[in-house]
Amino acid sequence: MSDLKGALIGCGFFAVNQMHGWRDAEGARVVAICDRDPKRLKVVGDEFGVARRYTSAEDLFADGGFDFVDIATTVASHRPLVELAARHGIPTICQKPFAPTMDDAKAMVAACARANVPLMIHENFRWQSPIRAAKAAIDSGAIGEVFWGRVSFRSAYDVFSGQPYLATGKRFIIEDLCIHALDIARFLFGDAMAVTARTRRVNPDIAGEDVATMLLDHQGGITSVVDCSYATKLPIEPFPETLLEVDGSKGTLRLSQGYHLCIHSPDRMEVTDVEPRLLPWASLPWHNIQESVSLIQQHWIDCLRSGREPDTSGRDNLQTFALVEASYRSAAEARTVRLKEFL
Ligand code: NAD
Ligand code: 89Y
Repeated sequence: MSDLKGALIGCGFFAVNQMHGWRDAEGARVVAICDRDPKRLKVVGDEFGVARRYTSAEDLFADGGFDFVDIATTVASHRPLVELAARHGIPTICQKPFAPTMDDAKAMVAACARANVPLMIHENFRWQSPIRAAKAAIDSGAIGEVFWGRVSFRSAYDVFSGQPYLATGKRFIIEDLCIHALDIARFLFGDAMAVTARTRRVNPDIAGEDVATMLLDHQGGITSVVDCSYATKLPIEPFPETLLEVDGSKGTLRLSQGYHLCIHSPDRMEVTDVEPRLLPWASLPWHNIQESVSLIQQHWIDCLRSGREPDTSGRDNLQTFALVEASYRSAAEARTVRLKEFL
């Protein structure tokens, strides 16, 4: 079977990981790239040997010659680019956060559905191998019926040096980072019905919130806490590890710093090292995220080939994005917000 041909739009900070992922992927390769900044176009085009280069997405689509597009730009351009892809009938991957607003996200899902093209949100954290190991253990029944969980990401890593725009937006940690933790909570504990959130800004040099705590009521009756911070100075910096605590009727699961997965029940006490592979192009401490990029991109190829809906399709990701919107509303209005207000 011949390789699927991809085009990538947005050759910035994170897209380099995506380009490495496509280079390693089985069954796909990137044949064209686009960035409105000619300097980024040259850096990425030269590093990955891509000859077809565009500074305009309209020109890229007009020339065509690819089977899917990978949109790796920041949020403001997601809706126009996804709608452009839909108009050209091109299956589309779009980076998180889905869109600036819930109305935009819904319009993007509708545009792709009308054009009958698959849409996947690049929501990669649930593809991290430690998270998948935890999910497999929960699904095996090792700790019995889950009744409570915590998804935690606390760090003081300087994310602003690589991604300066994160310091300037009115919204920061919920939209940028908690979005992943909220998606992991859905992945492990099921869809949520309501959220109660509190936020605060500790770092005086940024515009948005850098600490957020969310209490989620899941449809199946599980309660979870999702807490994220970029203002937490720990003795050993854990970036970018997501830690888990899950309590079940038979025992407990803990994913603790250093990628230790501990499963405890009356008949089992097991600690496993679930540190992700260090791919040849990856670098610490990002290797966890970088491996998940490769895995989600391979998932996309498998889904396109088999006609299956991707796990983090646009339709699915509306639930995660609704949690983001509901968390901001909950924090602003100091009340519990039902997701029905957004879905
Ligand atoms: P960036 O600013 O470094 O790169 C974005 C690039 O897109 C820039 O080079 C810009 O010139 C280009 N661009 C913007 N609009 C364009 C348009 N309309 N047409 C062509 N090019 C355009 O940003 P980044 O840090 O690489 O982040 C990109 C996205 O990736 C963001 O949405 C961010 O949240 C996400 N991200 C995801 C992860 C993850 O783990 N999933 C990690 C980091 C960043
Ligand atoms: O942009 C963010 C993401 O998606 O993962 C980590 C990050 O790069 C900084 O918070």
